[in-house]
Amino acid sequence: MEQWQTGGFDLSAYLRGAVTVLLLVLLGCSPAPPPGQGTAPDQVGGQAQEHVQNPAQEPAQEPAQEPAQEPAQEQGQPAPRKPVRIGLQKVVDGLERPLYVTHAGDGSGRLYILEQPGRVRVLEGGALLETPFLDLTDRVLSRGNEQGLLGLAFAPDFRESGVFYVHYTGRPDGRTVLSRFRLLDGDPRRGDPSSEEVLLTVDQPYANHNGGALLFGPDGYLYLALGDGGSAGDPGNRAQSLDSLLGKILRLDVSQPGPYRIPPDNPFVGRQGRDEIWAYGLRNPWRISFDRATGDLWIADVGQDAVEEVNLQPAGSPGGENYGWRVWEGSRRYGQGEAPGAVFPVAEYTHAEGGCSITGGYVYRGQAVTGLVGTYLYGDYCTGYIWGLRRQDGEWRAERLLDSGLNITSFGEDEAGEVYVVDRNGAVYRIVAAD
Ligand SMILES: [Ca+2]
Ligand SMILES: [Ca+2]
Repeated sequence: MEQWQTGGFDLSAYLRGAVTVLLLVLLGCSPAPPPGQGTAPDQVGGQAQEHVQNPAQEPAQEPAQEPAQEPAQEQGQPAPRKPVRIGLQKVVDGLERPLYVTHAGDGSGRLYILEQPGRVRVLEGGALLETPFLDLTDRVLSRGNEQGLLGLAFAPDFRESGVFYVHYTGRPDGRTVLSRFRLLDGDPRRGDPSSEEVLLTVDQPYANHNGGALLFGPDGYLYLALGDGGSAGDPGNRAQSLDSLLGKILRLDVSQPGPYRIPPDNPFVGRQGRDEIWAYGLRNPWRISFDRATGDLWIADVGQDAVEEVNLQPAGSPGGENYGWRVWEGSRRYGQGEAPGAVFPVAEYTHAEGGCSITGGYVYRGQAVTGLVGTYLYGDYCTGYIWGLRRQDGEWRAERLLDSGLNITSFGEDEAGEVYVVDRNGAVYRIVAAD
C-alpha cells in the first residue's frame, strides 16, 4: 500500500477513481509500476500509442493504461488535430519521491529538486550533486501520503541575499510550517539547516490536503497555497471560512527581516477575514504558477470524487476570488451552503474520464517546443496524461498531448522557461519536441 503514499494528492479520491477505472489496481496495490527502475525509456515519444506500446512490466496493474474501450472510441472519431507533439527527455533519476523542481533565478542554470522526505537536491551541469542542498529530515514529518517537504521558493534577490523559503509539514503533529533559510557560507549548493526562521505555522486537523505550492509572484510577494485541512468534503467548511488560513492562497511580504508583513493591498485588509488571504474556496491547490510572460496566476485544484479543475486568475486581479469549494467541485454542486461570487474553472476533467488528482503546471515559455508557447500544461497524477490548454476562438480548449505513464507529482520551470515533469518514482524529465 505504500505505493499509494503520494505527495499532495488525494488518496481517497484516487481510491475511488481507481476502483472505477480498474479493480485490478486494488489487487496490485500499485497505481503504476515504478517506471524508473530501468523500465522507463529515456525518451518518451510524442504519441500516446508509442508509449502504450512500450512493454509495461505489469500492464494489468497500471491505471495509466487506458480502459479497453477508449482506443476503440478514439478510432471511431476523427483524429484529433494536435497542434504540437511533445516528448519527455530524462534529465535525472535515482531520486527519492521527488515532488517539485525549480531554479534559483541566479543565472547559474542549477535545478533544485525536492524530495518528499525532506531533502533538496541540486542538479548542476546535468549531474546530481551527492550532498543535498538542504536536509530537513530531522524536522519534516513525511508520514502519510501527503505530508513532507512540499514547497521551495528562492527570494527574488537570492543572488545577493542567499535567502530562500521552504514549506513543509513539521514534526511531530504535521502542522504546516513556512520558514526562511540562508545559505551556508554563501555557497549556492548548500543551504544552512540551522538558519531556519519559522515565519508561519498552521495547525492541520487531518494529514491530507496540505496544499504545497510556494512561489514569488511578479509583485515580489510570496504566495503559499494551502489545502482545506483534509479529511473529505471539508467537514469544517474551512475553505469558505475567511477566519481560517486553510483552503486558501496566502500572499505575504517577506522582503524585510523578521516575520512576514501583510501587503497593504491584500483583499481582506480592513474588512472581515484574515489579512493573509489572497484567494479562497480551494480544496487542495497542490500546484499553482504564474505565467512569466503575462503574470496570470494558474491554480489547479484537486477534486473530491469527481472533478479536477484548472482556474485562471488574470494578472492585475485585486485578489479575493472565491473558487467555490466545498459548495462546488469544479462546475458541479457538491455541498451545502453558499459560495459568494464563486469563480468557476476554465478547464476541468472528470474521474469518469480517467484520472484522479490534477497536477498543475506552467504556461510554456521555453524554446524547445515552439508550437507550445503560450499553452498551459497540466497533468494527472494517476494516469500520467499531460494536457495543453489554450484559448481558441474565444473558448478554452484542452488537448491531451502525451500519455506519459508517469506518476506526475509536479511540473517545474528552469530559468530559461523550459518545463520539466517530476515523476514520483524518482525521475525528472524535460519536455521536448517529438518528431
Ligand atoms: Ca481582515
Ligand atoms: Ca473550484
